[in-house]
Order: sequence, then C-alpha cells, then structure tokens
Amino acid sequence: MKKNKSAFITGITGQDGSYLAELLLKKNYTVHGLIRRTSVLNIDRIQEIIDKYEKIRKLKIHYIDVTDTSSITNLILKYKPNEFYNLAAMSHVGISFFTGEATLNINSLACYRILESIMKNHKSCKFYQASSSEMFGSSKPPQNEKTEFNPQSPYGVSKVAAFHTTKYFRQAHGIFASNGILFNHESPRRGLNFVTRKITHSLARILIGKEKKIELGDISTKRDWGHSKDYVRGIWMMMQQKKADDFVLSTGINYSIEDFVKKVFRILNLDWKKFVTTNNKAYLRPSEVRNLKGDSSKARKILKWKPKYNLDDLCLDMLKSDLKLYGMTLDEAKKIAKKL
Ligand code: NAP
Ligand code: F7E
Repeated sequence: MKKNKSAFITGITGQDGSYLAELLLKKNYTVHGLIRRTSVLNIDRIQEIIDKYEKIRKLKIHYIDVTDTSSITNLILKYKPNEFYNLAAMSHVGISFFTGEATLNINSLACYRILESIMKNHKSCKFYQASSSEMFGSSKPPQNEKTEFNPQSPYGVSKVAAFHTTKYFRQAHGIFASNGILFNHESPRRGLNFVTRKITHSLARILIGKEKKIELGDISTKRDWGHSKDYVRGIWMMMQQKKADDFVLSTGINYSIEDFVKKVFRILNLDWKKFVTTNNKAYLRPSEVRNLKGDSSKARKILKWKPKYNLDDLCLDMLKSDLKLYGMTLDEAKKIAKKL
C-alpha cells in the first residue's frame, strides 16, 4: 500500500502556511510545522487544525527557528519528509528597510542552509521556496519567469538571493527545488500591517467607533492581488510535478491601492475620502515598487492552475471577516454606515 506523504512547513503560523497546512491535512499528509518560539505564542491561525489533528498525530509542531540549521537537520534526519515548504520569512517590505541584515539572514541564508542540509542528508526531499513578485521591482509589467529582477528593497534582494540559491541546488546538485514567484495574495488571515488588511480591519473599527481615520502612504502604486487559498493550491501543484521548475502565480489584472480602497468602501456605500488620509510619511518607502502585474501563462498551461477569486470576491471576503471579528454582519454594517 502507498504510504501517506509527509511535509515540513516553515512559516506555518503565517497566512499561507496556515492555509497550506489545512490543504495538506485534507490530502492526508502528515504535517510538521516549524514554529519559532516567542514569549506569547502566535498560533491563532492554526489553533483549529492543532485541536483537530495534533491528537491523531497528523500534525506535529516543532519549536525551531528557520535560522537554526542544526535543529532543522536533526528533524530532517528523524522524519525524512517527502516535501519541504519554506514559507518562513520576514515578509514585510516596508520593515525590511530597517532590518536588512535580519531579513537576509531569515529569507536568504536560511534557504541556503536548508537546501545544503537536504542535499547532504535527504536528497530525495522536494523543496519549495516562497519567491516573490517583489524580486521584479522596477521591471516593466507584465512580469513573468523571463523578466529581469530589479529588487527595490532589502526584502526584494533577500528573495532574489533565495531564488538563485534554489535554482542553483536544482541545477548543480539535482535537488527537486522549485520557486513559486507569487504576486500579492491576501485573505482574512493577512497580517494587519499589510495594506489590504489594514484597510478592511480599520474600516470595521471605524464602524464601531474605535478608529476615526485610516492613515495610508502612497496609494498610487499598483498590485496584482489574488486570494491566498488559490495560491497555496498552486504551490502544492508545483510540488506534484515530475520536474522541478519556477512558476509565476498571479491573476494578470492589477489595481492601484486607491482602487482597492474604493472597492471596499463601496461595499458599504461610504465615501472613502471622508475616512482615508494619504501620503503619511510613516508608510512611505525609500524606494517603491510601482507597478506589478503578473503573467502566469506558464503555470496555467503546465500546472493547469487558475485562480477562483477575483478582487471583488477578495474584498468582500476580507471585509465580512473583519466585520464578524467585531460582531457585525454585512447588513448591520450597512445600517451603521448610513449614519456615519
Ligand atoms: P506571513 O503571514 O508574514 O508569515 C510569515 C511566517 O514566517 C510566519 O509564520 C512567521 O512566524 C514565520 N517566520 C518569520 N521569521 C521566522 C523565523 N526566524 N523562524 C521561523 N519562522 C519565522 O507571510 P505570508 O504572507 O504567509 O507569506 C508566506 C511566504 O511567501 C513568505 O516567505 C513571503 O515572503 C512569501 N510571499 C508572500 C506573498 C504574499 O503576498 N503574501 C507574495 C510572495 C511571496 P511568526 O508567526 O512567529 O511571525
Ligand atoms: O504594500 C503601499 C505600499 O505592504 C502594498 C508582501 O506580502 O507582497 C507584499 O508586499 C503597497 C505598497 O505589500 C500603506 O507602499 C500604502 O506600494 O501591502 P503591502 P507589498 O509591499 O506589495 C509581496 C508580493 C511580498 O512578497 C511581500 O511579502 O501599498 N501602501 N499605504 C502601504 N503599505 C502598507 N503596508 N501600509 C500602508 O499604510
């Protein structure tokens, strides 16, 4: 009988890690989640699957920082996973301008060390690297696998290094190592300091009187936004291929941050200009990525992947979830909005 697969996920407590873990558990994988130890445990996004799967030993949590190579090696030797998903990262572009060294340590060096450990200790393990559209930086849209990298931040630089590291282990050492070059993807589980979630969450707080204004930076930049659920499905599909390769995942449509604000406020028939201020210096970056729009035709052709959510679905999903967080349904929120 065929043995069920096992997978390691770094970054399992994050947005993508939590959705990916759910997907793999549904496919009957044994999932090993590598979590860095913090004084207050940050496991909200995976509490439900811990409750459901830990006791039946389908989900195992290990307290290991992604930069702790020897502990990761011990774990690889002990469990010999079939697949390794490297999602852990200092993932905030704006913050990376202040934390360059740590960003490169976590995002680039850790990737190199994990791949070296796989090469030495468990060569048949498939490896996925969470690469990013930020690597394209100032390159003209639409961007695809052949587009030049022109990173504009320490985060972008760190992801370019990890991208090439992954490719190097694939080409020089024959490791199954794939890069998913993912354009922005969001969800109700998006961190609060990314612009989309900041907008939907703050709007819910405005309705209950906890906030008055949403202070944003540059809202003229453009992003190609998808839903995290669609993108983790694409990640898994990359790992089921016979041959490792690099794939862009994107919707192919981009909008400005202003467009996103307008869409969210329109759901509640509110005039966004009354509630949003822009060009707040705290959120401006020393260099910006102005225009991202992905061409994912390779993934659509080879993986047969395509996103199910469009931006309107995504805005509604995120807003409804944030309203629920503060005890409101969409209809109740619309009534409150009329009085503002
Ligand atoms: P996220 O929500 O910020 O999650 C990042 C994860 O990395 C968290 O679980 C975090 O743990 C963990 N982490 C950070 N530093 C660590 C360390 N030193 N040791 C162990 N774990 C560490 O990010 P995401 O949106 O899910 O993105 C997942 C991956 O895809 C990241 O590599 C990101 O750079 C990349 N990516 C994301 C997007 C996007 O639009 N979302 C697009 C392209 C690429 P804590 O919970 O303890 O903080
Ligand atoms: O910014 C502008 C900001 O932080 C989007 C990460 O997942 O996607 C993400 O990186 C845009 C930028 O995402 C605010 O300047 C305006 O132009 O939501 P963000 P990001 O930088 O695109 C890529 C693909 C990743 O790989 C990353 O890990 O919005 N913006 N005002 C703002 N951004 C934030 N955060 N907050 C503001 O108030």
